[in-house]
Amino acid sequence: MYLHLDMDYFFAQLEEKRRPMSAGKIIVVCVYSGRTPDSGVVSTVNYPGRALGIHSGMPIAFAKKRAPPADTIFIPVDHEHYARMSAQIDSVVRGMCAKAVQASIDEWNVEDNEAAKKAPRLKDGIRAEFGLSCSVGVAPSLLGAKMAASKSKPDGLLVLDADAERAMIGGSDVEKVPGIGPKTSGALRAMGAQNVRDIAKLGAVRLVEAFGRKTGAWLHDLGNGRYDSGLGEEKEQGEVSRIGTLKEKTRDPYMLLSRLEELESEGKERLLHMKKSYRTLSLIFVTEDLRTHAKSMSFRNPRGWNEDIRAEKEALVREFLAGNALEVRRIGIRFANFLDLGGQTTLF
Ligand code: TTP
Ligand code: MG
Ligand code: MG
Repeated sequence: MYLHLDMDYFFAQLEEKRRPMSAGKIIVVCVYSGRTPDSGVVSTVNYPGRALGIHSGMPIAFAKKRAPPADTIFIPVDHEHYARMSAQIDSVVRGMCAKAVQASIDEWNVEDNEAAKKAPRLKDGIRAEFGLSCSVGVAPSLLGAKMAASKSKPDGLLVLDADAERAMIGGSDVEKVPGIGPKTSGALRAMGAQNVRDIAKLGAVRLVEAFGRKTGAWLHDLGNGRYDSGLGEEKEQGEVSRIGTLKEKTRDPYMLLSRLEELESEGKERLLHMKKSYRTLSLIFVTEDLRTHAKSMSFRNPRGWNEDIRAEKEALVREFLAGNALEVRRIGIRFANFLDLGGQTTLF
């Protein structure tokens, strides 16, 4: 049996916890980009805020329009705090489940014959230790466990046997399945499949034609109620990069580094979302002659989205300036050589 645990409205719940005065308020955790006071996106929001339609990824300015100012607190993300708490939760989960793998900052996957018995104990343990709520799903496949956990949110626990799992996944809309992104679900709908069961009717040949061998085969299994071949990934980009123009041409390391801040946090948001860590960091410099240069460094141990790279960026900027005499017009950052955090690694 598989168990999937996901913390409820994680960053916002942590902020609630350390601000007892915030009880009853809407808490919107924000990634401010700094361009204007309201530039940036919502990282996450607690349930009262979700009831008003505020959600992760929404521009902060939109959230402000929906939230009554007197009842709402906007808080900038504090990755260090969340990462610290995540590591503490990790040790509680590992303490109870030998084969636990941390899959993202607030998620764990466990393979365990005793999963159904351990699930309520895990919830109680996390509640007792940190006062935090989470949702847990247990099912014969990891996919079923994941979907059961999200279905039971918040503070939920849902244990499925094979029949219940097939009923839940088979009846689910295609876009609700982790691993089916907006492109794939759009295509499936256009081919006439609304829910997972409908996919079976499309047949293996059409699926492979439309989605390629790997994804097509995975979808075929999925439609036919076979979930054991892992979590099937959508074809993903092998890198994340962000590039931006400087206010003016410059060789000032401080100006270059400060322009990189926003680009870096946008890129890292993306990494967090994709649940990837990276082994190669590059800075990209477009000089006044419009040529593009890159300076890279690779790490033996993959870096998570929440790891500080100030020293590395400085070293790369210095290396570039030492080897090139031109002014820089555009600068960028690239994270590449990914490792999937759903695998045998942890974030920390
Ligand atoms: P999620 O587990 O996806 O969301 P959540 O814990 O806030 O809410 P839920 O109860 O539905 O699980 O993501 C974990 C944290 O990752 C989340 O608290 C904030 C961060 N995050 C972002 O910063 N941007 C995003 O787009 C998403 C989805 C999450
Ligand atoms: Mg969560
Ligand atoms: Mg999560």
